[in-house]
Amino acid sequence: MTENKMVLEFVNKMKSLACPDEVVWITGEKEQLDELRVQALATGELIELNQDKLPGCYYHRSAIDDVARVEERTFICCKNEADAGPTNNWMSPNKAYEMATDIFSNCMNGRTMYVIPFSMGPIGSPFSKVGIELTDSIYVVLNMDIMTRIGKPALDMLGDSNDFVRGMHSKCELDPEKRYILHFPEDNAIWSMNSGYGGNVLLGKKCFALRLASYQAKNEGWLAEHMLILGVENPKGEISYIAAAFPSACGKTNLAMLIPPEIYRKKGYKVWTVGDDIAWLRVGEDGRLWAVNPEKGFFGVAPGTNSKSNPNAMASTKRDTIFTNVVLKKDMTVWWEGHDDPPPKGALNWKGESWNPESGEKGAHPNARFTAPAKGCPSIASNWEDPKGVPVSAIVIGGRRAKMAPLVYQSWDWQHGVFIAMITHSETTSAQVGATGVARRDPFAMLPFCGYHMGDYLRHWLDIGKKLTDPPKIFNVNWFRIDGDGNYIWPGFSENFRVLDWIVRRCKDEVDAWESVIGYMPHYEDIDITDIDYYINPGKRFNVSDLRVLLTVESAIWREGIPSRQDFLMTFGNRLPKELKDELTAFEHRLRLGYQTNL
Ligand code: GTP
Ligand code: SPV
Ligand code: MN
Repeated sequence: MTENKMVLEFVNKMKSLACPDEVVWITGEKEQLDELRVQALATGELIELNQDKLPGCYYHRSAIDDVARVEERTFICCKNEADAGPTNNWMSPNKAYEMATDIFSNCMNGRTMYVIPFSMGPIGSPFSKVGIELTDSIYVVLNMDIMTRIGKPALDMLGDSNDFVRGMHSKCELDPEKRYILHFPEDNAIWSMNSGYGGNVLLGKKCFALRLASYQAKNEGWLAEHMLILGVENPKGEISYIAAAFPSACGKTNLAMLIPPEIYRKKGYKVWTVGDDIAWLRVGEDGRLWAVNPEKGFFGVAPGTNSKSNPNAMASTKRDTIFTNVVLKKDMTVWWEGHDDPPPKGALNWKGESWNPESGEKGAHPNARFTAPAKGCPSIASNWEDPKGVPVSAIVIGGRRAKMAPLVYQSWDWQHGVFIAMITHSETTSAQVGATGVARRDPFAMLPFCGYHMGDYLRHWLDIGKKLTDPPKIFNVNWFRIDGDGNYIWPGFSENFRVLDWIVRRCKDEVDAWESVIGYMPHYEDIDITDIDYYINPGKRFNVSDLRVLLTVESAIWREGIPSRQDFLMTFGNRLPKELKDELTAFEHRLRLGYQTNL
């Protein structure tokens, strides 16, 4: 399929290590993928769903101890430990290759090795990048087909270039003790072993498009970010694009596919989806920041998705979708917690056991996922594959915070925005293995995804800002404040549009704000809550006193965070940009003065 010597050499080298019975090159043609699907059905790797109700849809169960990304077992393997920084696990390349060579040795005996050439970004775009993933999993091949542009066109685009990511994946024995996700930024390589779960094995996604790409982006002068991209169209037909960074399972897919509340729809507002997870950002010749979604599909959280919370995701998953770790119903359709339909009787849970909805046990795994083609999404933007991307007016940083962080605020400027992103906290979710609900600082939602030293990364953000003559404005949002009864205060989901509207109006200089100790805050009356729908807790009506709670800056609580903010910044040592240290000093000074707060 190719004469590229470096590609052939890579495939041969891995072949002689893993010793598969056969090597199959994935062309991207439908016949070949259909044939692989048939094989996966025969082995039980995939289960065919009801083709009348869910055409082209299939079901998959992962191993029960292999359901999320394994951050503890994810490593950046660069030569100098210091270059991986304090937020990454590090292993020396020599040690990592030695250990992994041992694990990969003969791991594909009796299996087939699939060679998946793929492009992150539209074929032919100067900004796209090619990878080759070798895998022994048909599930991976079929997911990569949905998530990326696979096959011959990717190889043709590569030509005889050596600029491709070398991805090697094997399920091996799915042994959690030997599960490792190893990144070699200096070699453009990713080695992933003993897992079959999405984020660990779909190497184009977090491993390449964030961890390796962030490293490349640093060297090449652009940004690879954990961000959704959406367009807000106003009644005049003008579209403003927003890129938003939220940690895993904190609302990117939902926000990207949002449908505005009726009062806005009636006026002619619309939201267009460009991407739901990853953005590659470049400085344009016009001095603006331009965003491309390097993916071709959505790998979205299923639980909580329904026709009220996210109708566009529901529509996207009606065909050509792979469901992983959801409930399998008797009629061979699927269900999960928070689905429109009532809990089904006589169904199998995500582990494949017969499941009684009254047992109190969850039917779907909380990190159950759908893999769906982006082109099937009703809100997909007509220009979502535009090779030059879309111009970004606003960058939004979000976290999941039960307390303190207000609904929305805006930074003074780019540098202050980078500072806000650096100190943003979020509580962990089931998208990663480990305890959930633990607050941690997660700069730009990149804590588990930055492929190099986080201090250098923040410096790179400051440098990019200097190149932008018309930079996006930077905001922070939090949809997840909890009241005394443990309920979410803010209705969220489509109602988040009310906040996007304020953000867009700020970008167009159409609305005022007041200066709080943390940044610019909206005046209550500028967040329109007319006809707001309280969907999460139907017993409750959201009113202006709730809005006041969400828009109050409690300086005393922010003051309590001073030591932990200082400690966090200290971990970056001399790689912490001085500008951000200065921002912290200025912030603490404002806090001590109790300067301009509404409490
Ligand atoms: P990854 O795909 O893991 O990166 O997650 P994501 O950032 O795309 O998050 P997603 O949109 O899938 O939402 C994750 C969870 O948060 C789901 O259970 C949603 O129902 C819930 N969620 C999303 N948006 C909101 C919101 O505005 N309010 C509340 N309360 N929950 C939300
Ligand atoms: C996330 O965890 O942020 C995801 C899913 O989008 S995964 O691909 O597993 O990383
Ligand atoms: Mn998502």
